[in-house]
Amino acid sequence: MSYCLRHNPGKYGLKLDEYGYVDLQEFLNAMNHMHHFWPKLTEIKIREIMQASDKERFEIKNDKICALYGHSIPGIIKRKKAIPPKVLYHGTARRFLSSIEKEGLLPMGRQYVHLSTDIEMAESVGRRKDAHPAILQINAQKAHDDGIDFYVGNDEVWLCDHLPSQYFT
Ligand code: HQG
Repeated sequence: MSYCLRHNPGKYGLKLDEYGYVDLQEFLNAMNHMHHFWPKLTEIKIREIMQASDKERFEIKNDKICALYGHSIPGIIKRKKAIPPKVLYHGTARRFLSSIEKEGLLPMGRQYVHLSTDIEMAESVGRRKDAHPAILQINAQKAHDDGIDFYVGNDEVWLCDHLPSQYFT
């Protein structure tokens, strides 16, 4: 589901709308057509997956489904600007730190920089790349006051376009 809705809907013959949504029935048909060797995917099954997941990754609204963050497809998914919490965190690999200090946080392969609302989440994000990740603490309030736009992913994930290192505390 993440691969299709974040990275490659075209492989499934799908096109996301400007906010990243696709018709739920079309999504189900496409997934079942492509992955017919898996048990049939249904709306009930998707809702079970969403319920059981460690993270809120998808949203179903008005018979449409979207990934809430993580996109890498070309063509930026439009998002509403929002006021971030005062402090946000970013967990990363220690080997990236010198580059991050120089360039700030960049979206790299994704459309946005991903930030976490708490240290535990940042640690688990960082552990995907380093057993002992570095956690950056970010003065999001100051960055926002200075004109950097922030967007909501879900309750625990915030997004922004670029975060210069002057906002690391
Ligand atoms: C690093 C998961 C060098 C950045 C997570 C990160 C998240 C730089 C990596 C979501 C850099 C990109 C996204 C710079 C940033 N120089 N490295 N200037 N700027 N980086 O995977 O934030 O489980 O694309 O620190 O929970 O790790 O899939 O981003 O290490 O919310 O739902 O470049 O993916 O969600 O890595 O993770 P990623 P991320 P899911």
